[in-house]
Amino acid sequence: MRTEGILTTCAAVAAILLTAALPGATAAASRPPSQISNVFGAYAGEIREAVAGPDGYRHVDTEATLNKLGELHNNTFVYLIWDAPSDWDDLRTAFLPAAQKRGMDVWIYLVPPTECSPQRCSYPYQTDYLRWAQEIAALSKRYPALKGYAIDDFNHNLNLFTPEYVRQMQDTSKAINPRLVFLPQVYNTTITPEFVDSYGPLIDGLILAFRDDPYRNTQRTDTLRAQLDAASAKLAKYHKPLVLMNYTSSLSATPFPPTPEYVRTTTEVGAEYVAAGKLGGTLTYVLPLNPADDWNHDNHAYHGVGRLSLFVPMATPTNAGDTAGASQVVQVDPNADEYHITFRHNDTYYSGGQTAGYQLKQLLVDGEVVWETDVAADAPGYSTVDVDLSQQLRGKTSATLTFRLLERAGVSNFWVDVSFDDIQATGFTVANPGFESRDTWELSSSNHGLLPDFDQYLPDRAVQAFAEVQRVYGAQERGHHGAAKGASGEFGG
Ligand SMILES: [Ca+2]
Ligand SMILES: [Ca+2]
Repeated sequence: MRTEGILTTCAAVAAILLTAALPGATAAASRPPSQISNVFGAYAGEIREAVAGPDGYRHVDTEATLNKLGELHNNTFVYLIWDAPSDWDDLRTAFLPAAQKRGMDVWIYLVPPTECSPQRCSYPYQTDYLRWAQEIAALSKRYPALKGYAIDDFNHNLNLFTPEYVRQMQDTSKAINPRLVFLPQVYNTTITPEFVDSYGPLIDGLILAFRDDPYRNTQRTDTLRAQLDAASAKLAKYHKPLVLMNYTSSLSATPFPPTPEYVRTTTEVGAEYVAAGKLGGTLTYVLPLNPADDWNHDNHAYHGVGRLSLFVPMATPTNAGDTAGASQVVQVDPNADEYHITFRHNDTYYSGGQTAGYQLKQLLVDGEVVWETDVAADAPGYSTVDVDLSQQLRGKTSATLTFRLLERAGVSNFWVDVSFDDIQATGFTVANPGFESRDTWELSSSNHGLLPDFDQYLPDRAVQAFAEVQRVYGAQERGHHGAAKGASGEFGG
């Protein structure tokens, strides 16, 4: 009943705005709700106590986490309830009161049924999201710093999260606290006009986890602006803001975690869009506040810290004949006694079915295949190959060397990460033979779904990623304070 009353009031306000339909009024009406604007936030990555408590759980270290978030210039922390069954109590009794005291906003992040097992779920209410809506709203009345909540991988769980169920969630929470916002987290391919028409009127905003979909990776950023523009344009129909979530640590089934440059670019674009009012906020995805928590962060090189990585992402269709590789023109001694190449290769893959006959590792000299092997044909780990190139190189002064991945047959869902490293040449000279930098080699691919790249292991990657976000968030905080000060005459009192 109370909700209906609120809706009626909103409709009345909208009617007044429509009768006074001036360009200024339209712009004001389409502005996102104030709860979802200027959000420069971090999702998860909290610091936990080093030792488990008497209950056996590693509790959230509130002070350490809030100190680090303060250094980051973070204004909203998105608190994940999943890692330990004590997370909800840690939030209620310690983290939320302390965050509020520091002036930091908090959103709660729940996992959907697809991420629940008997061992791990959002405890204590698990997949009863109506109960969650009620409990979170009640908590937000006690602690106004609690502004909203979100559900992960919402689009993979639409059999539960029907529009009717979401309506019930919203009715439940807004009857208790009308200002509490709910934002499902989705991926780019989900944000169709049909999805937006079904859920746009019900939700308060949407979190887009950017991963260059449909080419699931954290290496390319050139599609970010277009995806943000398209998604926010669709949501604008319902005056609902979009929030970016950018990967700042490893996404599963990808070759390596986001580089500091990737973190810098995606955070800068997010901040730029927030400042321009085109996004409600930007959130880091699991920026490890404790660098020791930087998961899936290993040196994948055979030697040194660099390797060539040729990657086909999960659920990415390819065509027969597609290739991705790295080439360079090498200097050949035309009078050498012998011509040999030695190198190391490796691959990690998952196909879920038949594995042979699809993806091949190859070496080419002047366009001629001189060595190849199927990714399914060799033992796990790096292998060493020695190829006699006398026939190809004798009498030449230069030649083009190419290491590549060939799609012998097209795949629909067969992610693979191929490595090449540690080249040793006899009779010719290879520059940057250990892929220890991005120099000399020219990367190419015939299809956007194949990603050739240099994987450079950085022991302090998490520290560098933190510094990149800190710089961007710090700059916006200074700008925001400056703007607020400048505007104080206009809005004073
Ligand atoms: Ca293999
Ligand atoms: Ca190397």
